[in-house]
Amino acid sequence: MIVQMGEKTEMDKISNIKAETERRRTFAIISHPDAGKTTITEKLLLYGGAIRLAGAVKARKAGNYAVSDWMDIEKQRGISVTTSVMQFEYGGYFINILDTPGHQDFSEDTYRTLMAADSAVMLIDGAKGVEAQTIKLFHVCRMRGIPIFTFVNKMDRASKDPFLLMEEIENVLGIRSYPMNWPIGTDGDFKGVYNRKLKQVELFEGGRHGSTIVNSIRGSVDDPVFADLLGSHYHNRLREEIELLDIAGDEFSMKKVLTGELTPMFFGSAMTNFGVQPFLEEFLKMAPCPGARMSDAGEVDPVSGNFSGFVFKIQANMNPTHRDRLAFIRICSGKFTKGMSVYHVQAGKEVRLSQPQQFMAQERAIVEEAYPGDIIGVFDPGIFRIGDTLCEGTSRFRFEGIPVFPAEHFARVSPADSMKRKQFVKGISELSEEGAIQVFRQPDSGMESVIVGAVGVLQIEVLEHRLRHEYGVELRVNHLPYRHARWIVSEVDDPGRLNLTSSTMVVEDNWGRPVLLFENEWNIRWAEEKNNGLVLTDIQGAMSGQRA
Ligand SMILES: Nc1nc2c(ncn2[C@@H]2O[C@H](COP(=O)(O)OP(=O)(O)OP(=O)(O)O)[C@@H](O)[C@H]2O)c(=O)[nH]1
Ligand SMILES: [Mg+2]
Repeated sequence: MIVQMGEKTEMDKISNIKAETERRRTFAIISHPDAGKTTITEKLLLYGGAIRLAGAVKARKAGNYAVSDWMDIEKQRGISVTTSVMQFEYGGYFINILDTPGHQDFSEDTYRTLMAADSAVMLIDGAKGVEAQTIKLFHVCRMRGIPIFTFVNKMDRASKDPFLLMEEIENVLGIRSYPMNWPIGTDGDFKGVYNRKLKQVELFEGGRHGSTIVNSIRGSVDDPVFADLLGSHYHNRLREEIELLDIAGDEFSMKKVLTGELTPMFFGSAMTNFGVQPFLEEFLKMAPCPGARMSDAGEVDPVSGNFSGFVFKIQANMNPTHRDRLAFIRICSGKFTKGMSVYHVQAGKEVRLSQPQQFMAQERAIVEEAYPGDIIGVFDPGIFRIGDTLCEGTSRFRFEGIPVFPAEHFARVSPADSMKRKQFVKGISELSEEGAIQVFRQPDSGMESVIVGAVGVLQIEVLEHRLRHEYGVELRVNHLPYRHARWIVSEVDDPGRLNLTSSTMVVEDNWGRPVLLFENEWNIRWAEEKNNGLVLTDIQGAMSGQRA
């Protein structure tokens, strides 16, 4: 067969994209607050050789911060308020890891992040089991149909019986689990794990309290050396439990894992590093590489076509020394090369993606090229919105929008010092474009004060903090009693003339669309009953990725 030169390079290009896509693993870590997401993220970086010494999370108060919790407020409180993205390589795989915040006030950020991930790692605190926020996040993963892996963390402490944990996962989350390994020592005496596939015991030691990689010894469970090492109590118990698991447990099915019907389960301790590496290695083998994504023009194949991607997060002022704004793009297809121009579908024009970067702990590195599954940050001069699609060449499709959650907390905010008006306006508009808050305005009012809406109250605190530190503006915050925002979708000439209860407020969103703020359901019903033909919705414009 004679292959034309042009065709050959095209074929090479495609096979290169294919190989790079296949080694990509892009996943989010989710859980209830404090289960150890940031800690395990840091440990994965340690094993990936991306950092040399870990152990920052618990030492936060001493000023030694976890690599992925960069924001001031996160350092002070020891919680994550926004998702961090990090890349590293391990055993030939190229990993994009998304460390999400657990606190429910920031769950919008987590939900958006899940749109960018191909699988999720659900952390469970071994002593606490399945907690409230984990349940919510689990259901979002389910809706997206992505595979979910379970890591039972904090096994260095006394934990619930692993069989009961399996039962809890099944009863509370409605998913069957398949333990890939089994813990040895669950009463604060965690020694190691039993690998079911290899029928091997792996015992850990050292690791300097988790700051460095741990040593381990591995061998067959039948090897008398292990019977000796473990002592008959642990050894017998392990054999009994494994037997029970083999008889009573589910069969492993990769197909069920990929469709989200079965969750592979691992045990370990992110703090001491015990069980972190066995998890990482198995997980990377099982987790899917980037697949086709849905758009309004049908499925977009990651390998064959041009570059495409979407913005799932915007973040200003990530680093006080770089006061800039980044748009985070999840690449869905084709190859990204530095300096390339792409079509920004929602804005209807070509844009050059400048200063493309990837993230490694606190450092950023300029990306020369990137592939499907990769998450890159590009400099955003204020043109991108969450949900925007970028395409190369003549493609003109849009990826599915990203849901925006209706705000449930509202406050009127204004600058304490009226001389700071300009910085106030800048800060408010930038942070609303980031999706950190929603902004409403009373018709005909200026920008001296605005009404901000948030899904959780803590978001308003973060707003105050960030305006003070990033824009030098002290805020005056007046919390309002409203709990619901409803967009008017029917044709209404003058919303000010609607028949509403005295506690209902008429405002406009960022796009000038009329919105009603209500204190309770009763007031919503009043508005609907007293105004013939009035149609309200709580998710109008709530799909980002569209322009008014
Ligand atoms: N004993 C024990 N403590 C752990 C382990 N992993 C994490 N921790 C501790 O649990 C606390 C919370 O850890 P983080 O990693 O910040 O938890 P997170 O899930 O990222 O929390 P949010 O991001 O705020 O939701 C810290 O004090 C950690 O040191 C573990 O394996 N064992
Ligand atoms: Mg965290």
